[in-house]
Amino acid sequence: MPATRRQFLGLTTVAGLSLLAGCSAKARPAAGPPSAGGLRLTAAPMRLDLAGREIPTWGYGMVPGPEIRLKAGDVMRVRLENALPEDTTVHWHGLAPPNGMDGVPGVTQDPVTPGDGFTYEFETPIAGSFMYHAHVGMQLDRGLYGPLVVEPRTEELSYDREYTLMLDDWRDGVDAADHAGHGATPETEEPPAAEEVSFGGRAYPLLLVDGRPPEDPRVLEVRPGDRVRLRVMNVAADTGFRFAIAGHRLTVTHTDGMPVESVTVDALRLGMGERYDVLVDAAQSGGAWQVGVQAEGRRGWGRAVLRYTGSEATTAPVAAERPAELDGRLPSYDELLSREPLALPAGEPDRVYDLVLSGTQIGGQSYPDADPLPVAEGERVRLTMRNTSAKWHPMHLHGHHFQVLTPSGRGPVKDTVTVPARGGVVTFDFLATNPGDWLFHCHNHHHMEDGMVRLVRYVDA
Ligand SMILES: [Cu+2]
Repeated sequence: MPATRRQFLGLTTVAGLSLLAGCSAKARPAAGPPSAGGLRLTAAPMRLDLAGREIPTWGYGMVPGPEIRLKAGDVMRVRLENALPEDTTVHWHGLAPPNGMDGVPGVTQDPVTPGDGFTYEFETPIAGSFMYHAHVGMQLDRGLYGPLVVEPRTEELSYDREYTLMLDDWRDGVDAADHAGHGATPETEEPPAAEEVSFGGRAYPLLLVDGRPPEDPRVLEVRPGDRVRLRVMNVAADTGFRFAIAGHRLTVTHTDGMPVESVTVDALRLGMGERYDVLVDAAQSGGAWQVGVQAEGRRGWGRAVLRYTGSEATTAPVAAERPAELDGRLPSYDELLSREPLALPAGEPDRVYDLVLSGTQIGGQSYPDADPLPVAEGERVRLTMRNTSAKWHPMHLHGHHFQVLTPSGRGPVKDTVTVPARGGVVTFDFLATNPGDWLFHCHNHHHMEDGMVRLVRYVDA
């Protein structure tokens, strides 16, 4: 979603909550109006226009769903109405709400049955780039997701305009054979080649950027000299992405919404559930530049277009044009330095878990036949993941932010961290300050459905 304030259409503010809709260059279906005292999200069957072809899917009125934008310290109040033929819930990915608002059916709340509703209401004290999505079965694999931005009370970064880009793999209503040339892959999971970065292996005929296929790309307007903030989010079920912009570099300012010292790179790699905020200097004199999105470890291609205003005569890049920057320098977790490290107590952690990720098991167990991981309030908890499988796993902890342990001692604060395949090890620490049962899981939704989930359970010390 764009952009500068003046570009916001359909802005409604009720009780500190803004609903921003209809901002794309091309008209989209409007979201439902906010209900009294907040926003209403109606999960319902809908049709999505994919480059002129209407396909059936499920969504919140548009894909991605309406942007939710509020300020740190606001109370978010969202009424979910379920117009689907099955149960649903909404999870607020990256936020740390009270347990009952986390949206995990059977763990934090009863599922919302068809025709019923549920009101999510909680304070959002921490600024950042987040996402919301359904958390029942494979519903997220359809269009049931959207961006959620919490702005700081005082913005420290300076930039001229802002866009949010949600990257997704798509198969709803699309015949794989129709798009064989664009990246169809076998339905079965083939073991990836040893040197390959692979996050999944299912068939996804399309990659969408903000709900749009390469043939009908989102256009990001800039003026020469602008500094542009991009919030790039991977909401895919089964696909890790490489992201780059032809002719432009990316200055990383935030990972998973949390600030880091600026690092300038050529490209990003995003596991499912990960987000990066970057600043881009529009230093070219004009033209239209490819924003390229490539699937890691499989065929698949998506794109948007960065166009300099006044360059209307310039031909947009052809759909398949691949920015050379995709092969350039990526940021590593080790070089990212948190600007706001967690207030972890000094000394050794109070509790340590060492978990092997093998196949789609965590510590040799498959949920729901898996032991909870006990923690007690106030503890500093350390979790190490050793990945012996051939897939890269983006591991997500609900309800908390954690700090990735890196040689600098000031690793990035995140909520989703990718553990490389074939011996990759990642350790993070978190402070147990949010009582309840919390999901800790792989954000490959097929792996999650296969049981790659454990519960972090608060117990008495
Ligand atoms: Cu996984």
